[in-house]
Order: sequence, then structure tokens, then C-alpha cells
Amino acid sequence: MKYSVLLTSLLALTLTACSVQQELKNEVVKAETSNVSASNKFKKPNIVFIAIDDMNDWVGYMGGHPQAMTPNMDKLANEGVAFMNAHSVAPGCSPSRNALLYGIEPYHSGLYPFYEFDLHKQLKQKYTSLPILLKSNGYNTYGAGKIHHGKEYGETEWTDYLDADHQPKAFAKDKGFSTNKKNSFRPTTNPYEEMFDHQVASYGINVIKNKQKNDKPYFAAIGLVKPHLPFDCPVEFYDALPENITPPALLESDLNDIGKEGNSMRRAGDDKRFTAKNQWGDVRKAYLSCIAWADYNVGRILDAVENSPEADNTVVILWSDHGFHLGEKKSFKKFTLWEEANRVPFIIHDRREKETEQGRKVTQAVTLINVYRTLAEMAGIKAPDYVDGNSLVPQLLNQSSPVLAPAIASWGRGNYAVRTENWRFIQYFDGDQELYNHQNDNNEWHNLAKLPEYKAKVEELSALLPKNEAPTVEEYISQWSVFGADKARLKNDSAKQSKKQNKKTKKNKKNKVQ
Ligand SMILES: [Ca+2]
Repeated sequence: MKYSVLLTSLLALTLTACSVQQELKNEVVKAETSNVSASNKFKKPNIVFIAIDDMNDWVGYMGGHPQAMTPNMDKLANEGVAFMNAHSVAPGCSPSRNALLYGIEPYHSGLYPFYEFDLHKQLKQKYTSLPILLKSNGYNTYGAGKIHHGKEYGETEWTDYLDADHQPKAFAKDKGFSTNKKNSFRPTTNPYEEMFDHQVASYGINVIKNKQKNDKPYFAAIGLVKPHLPFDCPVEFYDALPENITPPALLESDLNDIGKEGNSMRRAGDDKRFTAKNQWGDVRKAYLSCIAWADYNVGRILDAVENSPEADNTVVILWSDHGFHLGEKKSFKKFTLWEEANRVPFIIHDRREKETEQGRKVTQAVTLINVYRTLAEMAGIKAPDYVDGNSLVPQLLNQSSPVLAPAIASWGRGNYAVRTENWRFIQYFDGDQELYNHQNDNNEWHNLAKLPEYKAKVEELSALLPKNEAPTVEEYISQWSVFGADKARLKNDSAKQSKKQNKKTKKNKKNKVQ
């Protein structure tokens, strides 16, 4: 429609300049391309949905680290559409996955922090999760590994689900180190088949392989848990990395222009410890090895798709729930509103559109909130009205189509980051602000928010922040993960509660003694 209007108006102007004619030709080609996709719209594709845990931009095609070993994700990016400026909705597993899978921004749902798993029962009364949407609209839904944050394997969502085994691990001698079971940075010597992600990928491969012609289309949700802590994976992937790992670029004075709330999100203790004990090299090497291991399993899944009889009617979507700091801003882990904790690998390869989308790179900022509507459109299903975000199908067909939904991340009520193509703006609940220009400051070293010449930019980006915030859902809340406007109050409440509890226990003990 858009193209035919353009065509008519251009013809009416009877412009003859060669460049205009060329432009016209391009538009006609684009118009034809978009007709091709229109014909596919009504054919339900199989969907291979690869969810990765805690993988930042240390992936080859993203350029986050020079020693990344990710041939399979790089290949997928070269075949499909890679969103180069993609970000999590929240830099933590629970809020990120809740937003993506229920299709709702934290500032609309109130789901800013982490929750106990029991919360899902009540969420399903209120919202339609993506698996439920697909299952009730003609799909067989299969899941394995980590999809939701929490074991949610019920039959309302899943035709079948694999709860893979965590086998006891054997560790290679004299490689890496560990301080406890979770903070472990050591390679393993178990056979690959014993590893959780191998089992999870194998389950997905079986779904892909065993699809019969007359079966319903499938949604195969394959949730890999690496590179999440502990950073342990088969030793071959560890040994394939060089001895010396390049550290990320660091600026000693980086934190001088960051306020109280920003600083409170950092894991300063971990950074201090790794620096003092000279352990950052081992930590980074173990992280990169787990990325390589995840990539190996992604490769197994992609091979299965490639060799499946329905390869040309399959959509592959790969995403990570959020990023990860490995020393940048003197921080370890996630839970900040900076680039490193939020930027994620995000690739969509609609194999029905092989010819048109090959290797496109979208540089506009997007968040994973758009996944729900994108997959709903691809499957020809109407998303429920409450669902946030927009379908990215226009960007899959033409990377210059403007993304409609602003890219906003939140970490605690009142704390938000807005990402655009070139800028990151952070607004904290206490009024503090940060502004970074990614055209010349990829590392987010220089906070421009307080400089008078950036006042207009701050105002422009502030206008994108949510106008109304849902109150934080407090049932089943994980207290440790509360940041922002509710932190002090909830901390007080829980302190009062435990004081009360202690008094009660003491009284009971006294009564017993008497
Ligand atoms: Ca700085």
C-alpha cells in the first residue's frame, strides 16, 4: 500500500532524473518482496525458540570480545536478521522472562524484580503466556531447560516438557578456580551427553527431526542455561581459548560521574576480590568457554533445522535474557541499567524468507518485549490486546522500517534506561540521570547528563519514559532483588516482620521452658 502510493505520486510528478528512477525501481522491488511475505503470512511456520541465559555481547558477530568463539551464532546472524542493538526488558532472569513470555512491560505489570516460582499460577490467570497463545491456536508446544524463570512445565502451556538432569560434575585438575558451588570457574570432564544443555538441545533436535507431515506445526522452546554461573563446561571449549584473555577496556575514573543508585547496583565486592587475587583472567576465560559451549549446542540445533524436511517452513529465533558485566564499570554479573548488562544477542531467521533477509543487520534499538507480537504475527495469531511491544516483521523485511516501541529497560520501579540508535539515557528513581553517546563512547564512560549542552537531549529522551507506573507486585517477591523506589520501604517491612517473628519465637521458647 505504502509503496503503491509512493509509486503513483512519483509518477504523477513525472520526474525523469536517473537517481529517482533508480529509487523507484528499488521501491518496486521492495513492494514485490513484501508481497512474497504476505503470501507466507497464512502458513503457520514451525518455530524454534532458542533462549540463552546470561549471554552478553561477547559473541563474534556482535564484536563484544575479540576472542569469542561463536561460529554457529555468527552463521545464523549471516543467514537471518541480526538485531545489533537489542536489549533486555530488565537485566535479571525473572523480570526479563516474565516480560517476554507474558508480553508485558514491568511498568504495566508491576513485575520489576524476581519472584518465587508460585507467582506463575496467578500470572496465568491474568495474562496469556506465549506458549499458551500458541498451544491454543494450532501449535504443539515443546519445552526443555530454562524457559520461564522457575519450573513451569504444566500442560496448560506445554504439549510436552523435558526437565533435564543436572548430573554430578567432574572437574579438570589445576584449571580455573572456585569459591563455592555457584561461584565456580572450572572446566568439566564429563561426557557431553551428561551436560544439562546437551540434553536440552537433544530434546529440541528430536522434536525437529520427528515432525511428521500431518502433525500440527511445533513451537520448540529450547532453554540453554550456559553461560549462566557456575561458568563450567567441557574442558575442550576451555582449552580452545588462548591462555591470555583480553580484558575489556576500563577507565579508572569511570565511576566518578555516577550517582548513588547507579553505584548501589554494582557488584563492587566481586570486582575488588577478582582484581586483588588476579582472578579476572580465569573468570573471563571460563565465561567465554561457556559461550562457546552454548554456541556448540546452538549449532547442533541449527543443523537439525537445516536437515529437516520442513526447513523452509521454519522460523528460528535466538535471544538471551540479558547481558553480563565482567569488570566493566567495576562490576560483575547483571542487575545494572548499563549497556553490558542489557545488550543481548537477538537473531530471527525466517527460513521462508531466506532470499530476502540474508544477513540483514538492524541497528535501531529494540527490546525483547517485541518478541511476543512478532511471533504472533508470524504464526498468524492475534495477540491479546494488553500485550506491549510491536511486531518486528516490518524490520525483518526492510531494516529501515522504524521500530515503533521505545527500547526501555527497568530495574526496580522508578529506575529506567532508554536506548535509541545512538544514545543511552538512564533515569533513577532518586532523580539522578546518566546520558551516554554511543557514537563516540561505546563504553559509557562519560556521563553527559549534567552538561548544559545536552539538556535538550535529556528532555527528548525523558519524554519516552513511562508516564504511569504499575505498583510493584509484592506477593511472592524475592526481597534481595528489589531496587528503586520500593527498596527502602520493603526492606523496612521485612526487617519489622523478622523482628516480630524473632520476638514470637523467643516468647514461645520462654513459654516452653516455663
Ligand atoms: Ca563514567
